[in-house]
Amino acid sequence: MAEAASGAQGQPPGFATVIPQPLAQAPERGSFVLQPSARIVVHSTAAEASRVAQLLAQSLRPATGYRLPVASMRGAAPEGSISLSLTPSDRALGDEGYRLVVAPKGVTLTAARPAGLFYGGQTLRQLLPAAIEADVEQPGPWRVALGTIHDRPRFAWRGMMLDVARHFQSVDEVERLVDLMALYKLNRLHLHLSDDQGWRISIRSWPRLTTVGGRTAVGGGKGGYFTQRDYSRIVAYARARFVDVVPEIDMPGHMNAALSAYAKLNCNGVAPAPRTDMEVGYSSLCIDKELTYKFVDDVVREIAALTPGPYFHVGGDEAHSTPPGDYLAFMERVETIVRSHGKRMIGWEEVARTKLRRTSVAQHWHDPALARRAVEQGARVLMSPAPKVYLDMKYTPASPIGLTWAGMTSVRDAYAWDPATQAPGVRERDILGVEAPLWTETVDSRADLDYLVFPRLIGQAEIAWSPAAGRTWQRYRWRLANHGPRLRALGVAFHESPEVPWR
Ligand code: NGO
Repeated sequence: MAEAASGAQGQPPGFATVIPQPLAQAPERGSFVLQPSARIVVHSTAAEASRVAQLLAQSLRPATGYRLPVASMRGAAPEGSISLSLTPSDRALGDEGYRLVVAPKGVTLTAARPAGLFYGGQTLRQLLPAAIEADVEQPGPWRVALGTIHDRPRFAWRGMMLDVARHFQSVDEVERLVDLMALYKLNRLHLHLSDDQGWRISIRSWPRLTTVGGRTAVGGGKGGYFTQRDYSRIVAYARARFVDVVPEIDMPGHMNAALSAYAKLNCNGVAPAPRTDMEVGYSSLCIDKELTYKFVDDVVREIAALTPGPYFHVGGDEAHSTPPGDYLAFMERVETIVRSHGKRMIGWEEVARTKLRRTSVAQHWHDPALARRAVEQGARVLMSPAPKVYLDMKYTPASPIGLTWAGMTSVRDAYAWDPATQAPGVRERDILGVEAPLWTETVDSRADLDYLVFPRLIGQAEIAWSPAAGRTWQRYRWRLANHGPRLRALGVAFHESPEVPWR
């Protein structure tokens, strides 16, 4: 990319610079040097292990210019190799954990499951000089510091939400984001696929949702939508990188795009005008119409069929123009519909007002009392407290884009909090994980997205993966500073906040 880092000479990055911070590490003196003849050796017959090895090779080839052939092998790997082994019986590593040993004669990655090998590979990328991320050949040598890392995540759900409804993003842009998420071991991409200002996924049984409802965007931009093929492409791309796509159709509020596309969905049979402003809370599905449930069933069925992950997100936030009793009745039927298509329901915290099944999830964003209510019903909570994790908040009053309703969120604010002490009555074991939403009212380009998302998303990734003990802002800001050259090499136009001593 344009600002390719300036070669790989000098000291390799120390273990301390890895983000998210690994569970345990034992650095040693000296370094391993990746040679032009190096191989990536897979000690497993599992196809997924080879796929992970191929992805690792792909990420190391452009900058090194090495061939890095991937080979399956039984015996010892030749000297200088990077070898990957699956040890399914090694319970201590969990579903996503790994062990990485960097020795003078080779790099060894061990995991119980392929996801762990993938994450070990991401750690290895970060242990190579930042120039490894360049997409054209860079001068070596490619050194990696010696030592051992033993790692596994704190939370199972480490997510980002992308609002493609207020401003649409192309498949390529979404895939680029998936790559960046994966580098920091995030594993859930929640796509906010519909809102008042646009409907972004085609539904075969309701074609006008996209042909009419997909034409608009906030501020009057051109809109757009994913065909089912596009969506499936994103799902497959993400899945190969151990990221599950969680689709959201926001209901019963945030529905103007659909209501303006289909007059018959409205209680009065009249389609409202399309909207491109930033108001919320004015639209609602018609709770008493049977057609509403046919609509919801069709939409959930078509999207669920394209989604291998276990969750379907039903929104449920800010339904200010749905009477409270109607809201309860509606959500209970929706939960049944979601289950009938084999998915678990997740909704914004307002769904905790209804009777929740224990398998459902409430996403906390604003009112801790609602998060607690979900927990009291035996459901689990996904933590997205707006003042800490909303990526659409401004950093400071000087930020050119972003909203301010939840305050300003500096890089430090976004990092210095802990999910388990955020909402009274919501303890560690009630928490499924952490997710950082990017609402896109003010996001009009890739540069806008990069500015708001980076570096704050990286801090959220650490909060979701690393133990709370041992994390401090003072150390983090120094560790994050080392990611500046890496992000530049990746072409990420991150916010170079003065809080961080960027390199
Ligand atoms: C709120 C609202 C969204 C806005 C967002 C902006 C939730 C869950 N609903 O969060 O519609 O886009 O704030 O920050």
